[in-house]
Amino acid sequence: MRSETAQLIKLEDYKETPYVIENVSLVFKLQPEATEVISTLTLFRREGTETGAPLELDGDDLTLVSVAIDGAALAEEAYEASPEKLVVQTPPADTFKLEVVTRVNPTTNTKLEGLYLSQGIYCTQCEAEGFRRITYYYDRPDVLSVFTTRIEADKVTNPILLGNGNPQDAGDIEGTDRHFAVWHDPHPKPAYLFALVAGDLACTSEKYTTASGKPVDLNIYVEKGNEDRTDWSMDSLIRSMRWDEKVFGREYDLEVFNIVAVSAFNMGAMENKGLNIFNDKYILADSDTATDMDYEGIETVVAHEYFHNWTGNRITCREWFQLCLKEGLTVFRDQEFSSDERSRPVKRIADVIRLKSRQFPEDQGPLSHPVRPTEYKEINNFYTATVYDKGAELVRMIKTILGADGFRKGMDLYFERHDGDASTIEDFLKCFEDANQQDLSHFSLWYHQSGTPFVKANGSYDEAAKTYTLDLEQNTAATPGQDEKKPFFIPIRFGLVGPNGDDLAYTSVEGAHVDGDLLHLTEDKQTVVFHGIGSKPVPSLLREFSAPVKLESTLSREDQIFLMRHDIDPFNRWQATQTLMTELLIELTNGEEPAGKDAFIEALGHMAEDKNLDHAFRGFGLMLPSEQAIALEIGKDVDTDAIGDARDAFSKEIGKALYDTFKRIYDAMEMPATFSPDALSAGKRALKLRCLSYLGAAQTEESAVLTKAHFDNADNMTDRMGALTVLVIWQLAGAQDALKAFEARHKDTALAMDKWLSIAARAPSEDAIAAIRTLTEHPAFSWDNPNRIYALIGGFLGGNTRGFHAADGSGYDYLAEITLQLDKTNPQVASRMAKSFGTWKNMNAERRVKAEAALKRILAADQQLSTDVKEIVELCLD
Ligand code: B3K
Ligand code: ZN
Repeated sequence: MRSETAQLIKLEDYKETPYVIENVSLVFKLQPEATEVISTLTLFRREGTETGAPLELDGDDLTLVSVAIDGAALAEEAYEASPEKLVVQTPPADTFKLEVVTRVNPTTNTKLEGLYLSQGIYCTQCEAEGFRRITYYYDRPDVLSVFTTRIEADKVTNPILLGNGNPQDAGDIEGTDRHFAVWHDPHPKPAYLFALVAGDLACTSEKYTTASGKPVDLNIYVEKGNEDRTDWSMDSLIRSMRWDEKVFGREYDLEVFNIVAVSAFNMGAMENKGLNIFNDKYILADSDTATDMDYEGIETVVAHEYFHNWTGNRITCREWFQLCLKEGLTVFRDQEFSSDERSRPVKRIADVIRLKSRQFPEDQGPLSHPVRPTEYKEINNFYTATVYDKGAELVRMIKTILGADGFRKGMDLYFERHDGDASTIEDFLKCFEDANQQDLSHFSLWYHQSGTPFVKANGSYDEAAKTYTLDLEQNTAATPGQDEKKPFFIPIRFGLVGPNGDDLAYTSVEGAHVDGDLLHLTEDKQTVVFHGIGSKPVPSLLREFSAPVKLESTLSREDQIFLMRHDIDPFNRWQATQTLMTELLIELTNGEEPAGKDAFIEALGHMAEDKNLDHAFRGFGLMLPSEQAIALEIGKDVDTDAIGDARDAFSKEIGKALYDTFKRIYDAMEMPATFSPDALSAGKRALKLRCLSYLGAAQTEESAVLTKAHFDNADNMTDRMGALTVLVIWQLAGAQDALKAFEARHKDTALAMDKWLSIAARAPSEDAIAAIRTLTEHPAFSWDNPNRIYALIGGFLGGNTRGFHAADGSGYDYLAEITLQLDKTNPQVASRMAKSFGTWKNMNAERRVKAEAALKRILAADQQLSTDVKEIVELCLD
C-alpha cells in the first residue's frame, strides 16, 4: 500500500461491518498478464445497520471491469470505484448478490501479495491484506464466509489447479486448451485464508487417518525435479497431525490437506485453509543441500502452519490487533511439539536464544510495542518477534501459573466456546479464568504493557536463624507511548541449591505467593524469606526461563560456576554459562582483565566433556553470545569494533586453552554411517562443529588442515557449511578454495547457494560494502527473490556486525540505499531490512550521527515511500 497520508489504525475504533457476507463465489480466468476475477458475494444487511447504508469494500491497486447487483449492471452514479475502494451508495435490498469483475496482472506483481506468478506458478498470499489486491472485499479477519472457487487455466502450463477446502468438480473447457477445477471450503473463513495455486507441479502423496477414523489425502506439491526432497516435510506433517490429536485433542477437518512450495515468498509459509503455501526453504530438504537447522526449521514451520488450522483458522482474530491470539499461541504449540519430538531442555535453550536475540532488542528500542498493540499504520510491520515469540512466552507463562491440567482445561474450553469465532485476547484469557476459577487480570498486563522487565535479585543467608532472604525488585524502562510502567505478574521458577548440588527444602515462606518451586513476583519490590534452610544456598532463579525478563544477578563468579556445574535445571546451567561469558566479554570489551576468567575456561572444558549432558546441550553451552547480544547487554554508547575484537580474542583464547579438549572430543565423536537428521545425530554434529570452530579460532596450522579436511570430506550440508564458515570467518588457509568448491558443487541449487551467500556476507573485509556489492552481481543472487535478499543482505545486516555498524557509516548508508531500492518493488522486504536500524540508538555518538542521517535520507528521498518503510523509519527516528 502506498500512501503519503497513511492512516493510524486504532484498536479503539473497531466496529462491525454494516453488511454480512454469507457466501463468496469466485471465478479466476488465469492469464499471466490479465487475469479476470469474477466475484459474486451474497450479502445481507446486519441488524442495526440503517436500510440503504452504503457498502464500502476494500481494494488495492485494482482495475474494475464491471459491477452488478442481482444480475443488473449498476448505473455509474450508483457506485464509486477507485483502485483502493468500491462504494455502492445505496444497496437496493436487505439481501442481495453483488457481482464484481476485476482484472489483475500476476506477472508484474513484485510485492508478492495478492495473486502473483513465481517461476511460472500462480499463487496467492492474502494475509494480512492481500485479498483486496484480487477483488473488492471486506478484507478483515472478522468477516467469515463460505468460499467456492472455480479456477480456469491453460491445461499444458497449469495442469494442477488447487483451491481451499475439498475438490468439487473438474474438467475441460470445451473448444479451448483450457480446463477448470472447482473447490469448496465448507468452513466459513476470513479472506486472508483464501488461496489458489495453478501450475505444472510435481506431487508427493500420503494417506492419513484421523483419530476418529476419517481419511485425509496429504499432498505436497513442488516444482518439478524437487519431488525427492519432500520426505522430511511429509514426515513432519504426519507427526504434527498425530501430536495435535494427542496433546490438544484436535483433528483435521477436510478430506485433503495440500501443501505447495514456491520459490518466491516473502516469509516462511502461510496457513491458508486446506492449502498451505510455503517458501520452498521450509519444505525441501536432503542431506546434500539442507543443514540440521534446516531440517528443524522445516519440522517447526510445517507443524506451525498445520496447528494454525485450529488456532487461527477455526478460531481466528477479530481484528489484526489480536494477531498474537493466533501467532503467539501457535508458536507455543509448535515449540511444544518440537520439545516432545526432540530434547526439551535443548529446545528451550534454542527458543530462548531466539527470543533474546530477536525480541529483546526490539522491546528495548524504538520499535518496542505491546504483544497486543493498540495502533499501527501498516499491519505487515507487526508480524514481529514480540507478537510471535514473546506472545508464545505469555502462553507458556499461563501454563506455568495454572499447571498442565489447568492449562489443558482452559484450552479445551477455548476450542469449545470459540470454534467458528473471530476472537480476542480477552476471550482467550477468560477461558483460562473460567476453567480454573482464577483471576488473570494482573497477568493480562503482559499483553498491554511493552518492554522487557528487569528483575534484580539479592540473597542473604542467616545461619543462626536458618533463613534465606531474597530481595526481589522489578523495573521496566519507559517504551514508546508508555512512560509509566506498572509491576508485572512474574512467575519465577526457582531452586535453592545446596552445597552438594541438591535443591534445599524450605519449611515455610513469607513475603510472596510461593507454591513449591514457583514464586509469584507481583510487586515492584518484594522480600521473600525462606525458613528452615540448613545451609547456605546458591539461588537458581528463573529456571526454564519461566518469564521473558532480564535477570540481573548479583551472584559471584564462583556461584555462577557452581550453578554451571551443578544446577539440576539444565536451562539454568546453560544460562549460568552465558551470564559468565557475557560478563567476561563486556569486561574484555572495556579493555579490562576479568577476574575468574581462567576458572571459567576450565569449567567450560568440563562441560564440553561431560558425558551426562546431551551433545546438543554441550554445543549450545560452548557458544559465545553473539556480538549483537553483547551490544544489547552493554546497552548504550556501543562500539561494535571493540566488541568484535574482544569476542574474537576470547574465542581464540578459549580455543588455545582448551585445544586438546576440543581435539579429543572432535576425534572421539562416533558418527552414524549414514546421514540422519534425528536429534542425537544432529547434536553430535553440532558439538563436533563447535569444537572445530574453537580449534579454527586458535588458528594453528593443524586446525586449518583439519577444517579443510572436514569440509572436503563432508557428506552432508551441515558439516560442509559448518566447516566452510570456520574457514571463512577465521580466514584459514583453504578458505577461498572451499568457497569455490562449494559454489561449483551447488551452483544449480538456489537454496544451497543462499548459504554460500550468507557466509560470504559475513566474511571479514576491509571494505565490507564493496564486497557485498560484488556479491549482488553474482549469478546466485537476485533482487527479485526474497530468499536471496534475506541470505545476502540479511546475512550481512545480522551476521556482519563490524561491517553493518562500521564507524564510517558505510553500512548505514548502504542499508538506506537498498531500503529505497527495494521499496520500489517489494515494500515488505524493504521494511524488513530497514528494521535493522532498530538498534541505532544504542550505538556510540559517532555511529548514531551516521545512522540518524541515513534514516533521515530515506524519509527525504525523492520517491514515494510505502507505508511499510515509512512507518519503520519514523518509529526509529521518534
Ligand atoms: N500467518 C503467516 C504470516 C503472514 C505474514 C503476513 N505479512 C505465517 C505464519 O505465521 O504462520
Ligand atoms: Zn503463524
